[in-house]
Amino acid sequence: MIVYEVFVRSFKDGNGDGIGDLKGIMDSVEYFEYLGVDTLWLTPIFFSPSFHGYDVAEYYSVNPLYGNINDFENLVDTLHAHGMRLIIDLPLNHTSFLHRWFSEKPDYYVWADVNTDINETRSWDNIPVWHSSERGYYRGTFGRCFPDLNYENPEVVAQALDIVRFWKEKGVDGFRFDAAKHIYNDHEKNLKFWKKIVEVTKENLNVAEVWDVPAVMERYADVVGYSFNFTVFGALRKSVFEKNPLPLYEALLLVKNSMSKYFNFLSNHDVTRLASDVPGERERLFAFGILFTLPGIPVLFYGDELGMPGVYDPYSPEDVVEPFPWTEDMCSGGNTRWKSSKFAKPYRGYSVHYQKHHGGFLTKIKAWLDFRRKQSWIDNADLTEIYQNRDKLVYTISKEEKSVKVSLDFRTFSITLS
Ligand code: ACG
Repeated sequence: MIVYEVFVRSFKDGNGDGIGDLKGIMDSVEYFEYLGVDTLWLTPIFFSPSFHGYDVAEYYSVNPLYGNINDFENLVDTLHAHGMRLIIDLPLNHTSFLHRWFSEKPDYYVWADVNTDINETRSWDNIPVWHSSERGYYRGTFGRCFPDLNYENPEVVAQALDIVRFWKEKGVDGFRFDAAKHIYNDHEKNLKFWKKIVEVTKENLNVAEVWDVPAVMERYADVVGYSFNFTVFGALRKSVFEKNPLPLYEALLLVKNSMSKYFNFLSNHDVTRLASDVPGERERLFAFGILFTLPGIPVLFYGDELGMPGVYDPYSPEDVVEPFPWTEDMCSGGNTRWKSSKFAKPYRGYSVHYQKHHGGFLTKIKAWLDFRRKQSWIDNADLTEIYQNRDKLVYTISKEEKSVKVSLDFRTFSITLS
């Protein structure tokens, strides 16, 4: 299985309003087949006031900019007819402050009481989590406009179950559970909650977004199905950037016994794109070679196959989710135009059209995509015999009678399979 992350607003405009939409994604099946990806992960498609959609204002409808529920059903049918699967991103930890629940159902949210320290900040970046309002202070881990839902209230749990049931009935093959560790301030309670949720989604392909240490990520994977591999992500990027196998070696030792529980990735919409950290094509291809030889499920972030750059800035997070360049002019051929491109600029050779005709990065990374598509046994393979010596890192991937030794040279950025 190979997953492709699509930032819906930026990917492809199917109705000529300059904004990416479900029809555009449906019209791109040929491209997905060219890449050889078989599973799409769509960032949130629901009605929302923000460009990213992680603050949902209505869970039962598609953002009208992206289409409607019929478009969604058509997309599901089309993907299924082509043997592809669809995972949708579901932010359940919080809603938008514009969701009608926030004004009509205050007990659906978390309010401060006399014992609350309203100066509390997030553990990782010291941003305040309590926000004042006419009714008192409410909790919003991701900001004032993102009030946290109160899952101590059984009605809220019932609502979450209904939302999941609804989209499962619409034919989704799985969910990406956003901010999965934040539902309660307690991993044990979270795990119980996700257990209930996945009982509804039986047989689906679900993945938890838990940005944490391996011991924590793995517990969520055990309940939900998979977790994103943030440990390998950070280490792989560091190793390639520093030309030093040590960070990756150490990370692999930490997660080696549970690789098949992970979705592995090199970039996503929350971080600087790979091409901005690793501009050299050879180095970048090397990074993809590692991604596609590791057990677990590889995830490709839209545009990374073209070497799209983009530097993550928390005050301008749209810089890493810029319009996908279909054509060099970046205004025809389904290009989205909701923002101008600060990084992947027109006529610089980033487009699909140009790269297909001029042997760009896209055609080079295809070899790795083809390799992995044909070797899908690696998804559940074991990772053994990991060793590192100066610039070299070697690991063996094996399953039953199949086995491949992967030798990485961080000085020459070459990979040998034997
Ligand atoms: C998700 C989405 C993200 C989205 C939201 C909110 C959540 O992917 O796009 O933002 O709906 C935290 C959360 C994640 C969250 C990210 C952005 N991602 O846990 O759920 O923030 C530490 C913390 C992590 C933290 C991370 C952020 O522990 O919890 O993630 O920092 O940098 C080692 C450590 C690990 C540590 C890392 C990094 O790996 O083991 O613990 O992680 O180092 O230091 C959306 C939009 C945004 C908008 C936001 C409000 O996309 O643009 O700003 O909404």
